[in-house]
Amino acid sequence: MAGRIANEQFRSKIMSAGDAAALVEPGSKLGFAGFTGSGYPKEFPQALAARIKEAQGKGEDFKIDVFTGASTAPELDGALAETGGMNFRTPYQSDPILRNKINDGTTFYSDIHLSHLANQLTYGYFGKLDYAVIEATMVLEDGSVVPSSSVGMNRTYLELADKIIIEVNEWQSEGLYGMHDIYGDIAALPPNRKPLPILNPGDRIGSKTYQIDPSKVVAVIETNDPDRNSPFKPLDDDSKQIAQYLLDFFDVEVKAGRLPASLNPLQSGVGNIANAVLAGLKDGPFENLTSYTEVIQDGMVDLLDSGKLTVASATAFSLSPEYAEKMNDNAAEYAKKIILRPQDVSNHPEAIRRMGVISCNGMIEADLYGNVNSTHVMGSKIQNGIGGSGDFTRNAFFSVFVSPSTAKGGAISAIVPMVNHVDHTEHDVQVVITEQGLADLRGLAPRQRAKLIIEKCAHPDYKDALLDYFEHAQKVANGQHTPHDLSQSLSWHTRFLSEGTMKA
Ligand code: 0RQ
Repeated sequence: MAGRIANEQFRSKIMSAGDAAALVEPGSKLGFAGFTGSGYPKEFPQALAARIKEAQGKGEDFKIDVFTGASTAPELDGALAETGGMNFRTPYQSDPILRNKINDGTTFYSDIHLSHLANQLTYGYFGKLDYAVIEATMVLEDGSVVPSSSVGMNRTYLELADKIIIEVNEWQSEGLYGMHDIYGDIAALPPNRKPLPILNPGDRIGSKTYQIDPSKVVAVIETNDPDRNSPFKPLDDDSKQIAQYLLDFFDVEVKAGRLPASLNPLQSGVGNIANAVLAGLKDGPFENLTSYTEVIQDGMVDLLDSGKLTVASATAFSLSPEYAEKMNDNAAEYAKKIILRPQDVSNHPEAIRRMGVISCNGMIEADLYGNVNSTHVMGSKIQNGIGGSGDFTRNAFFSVFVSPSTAKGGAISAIVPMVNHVDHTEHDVQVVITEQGLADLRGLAPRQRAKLIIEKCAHPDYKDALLDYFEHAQKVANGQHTPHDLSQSLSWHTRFLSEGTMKA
């Protein structure tokens, strides 16, 4: 691996993951690279988990606080959560072991907007960061560090942490050099902030590498490990149907003159439905598309290959193993059309609002009036987190939420009288789509919205019960703006908790 670490100062710090983990003291706060299964350190977190377990075996209380970009992978979140030594975690996560630890009370979890974290760390809300632990593709002779398959929070962690640990991963393609755009001026605090100079998704405003203080580097670990993303499920009929409603909606908006034929820059969440939308765009009539989003998923690579998408700006890849290999083989070519930025730039409200980004994200449930819950299950449990959905939704040209109309084999309705937790308020949510249909809520008042959501989006098994609730609420409510019967509004959730179904 001699060629991957060309700087002598960095070379002198090469050690094993175990030796690096031995440096970490209990109570440390660590800022890890990693965003939706890409660009996360792979060997150090597992070595740290082993160190924590060893200490626990001796009766010591070894706890750490973990900061990341977003979700990572089993080698990081899974391994560290499993020890029970993860005291605190922020921001987005999706690991099943970690989710259980949060829900059983072992781990404190702070679910904040992805674009806010850098500033909040800088303000000191989370205390002092001890370590930045990042993954790199290579270190150049002058000591600049070439990012790997995600940027996420790395710029901030490298700036704020006292000590830096770098995994240099030979699996990552050297062709990634040139794909990244590391812009640092965004970190300025008021009153010194300047406008973010991004006018189009393809604008490059920063540098290709991280510039770091080499004296802070305490360990360099050489690795050769793949990013671990789960393969996507084949597209099911519901996902294809939901995607079709959205594509038809785009068509209407273009014909109405509210969108250009190339649409506005697109943001799409992760998962099946997002991939179905992208697959639909590939076969659809829209040309010269652009994307200003968080993650590049398989469907977006296909769109780039087809020539329909001209440029994609994001902070990370979220690719299946097959597409990750494809990216690795052709990274230098893709670097002409893909830009990976820090997440406080990829998700910046100013850029999203200016460019009129169309946002499309998954939801857990929506209520009659258009409030959306993206994060909570039955009031008290976290599913994943808000991720970037709030950054995009509130600032979008129009915001879209998608979900199948039922969950858990039909025992749960995704359209409920009142959401059990609100992530996106009725003020921010403009379009809701299920496999049943699309509700365009723009320009409507709450009671008008309720009728449309029930008619277009609810599953037939739940339609009558929703209409009954809405009629009843209007009779008993203390006002007619957003009528509710507060003694009944969460009864669907309590029924599910006691009877295993929302059906009466
Ligand atoms: O649980 O796996 O135990 O069966 O939620 O649901 O249908 O597989 O959908 O994977 O697209 O996730 C909102 C969670 C949807 C996701 C959410 C249960 C369901 C299943 C997953 P099981 P599906 P998806 C860009 C933007 C927030 C972050 C975001 C998400 C599990 O989209 O995390 O948007 N969004 N980021 O059974 C109880 C309901 C339910 C329910 C589904 N109504 N009640 N459980 N489930 N609906 C990306 C980033 O920010 C990085």
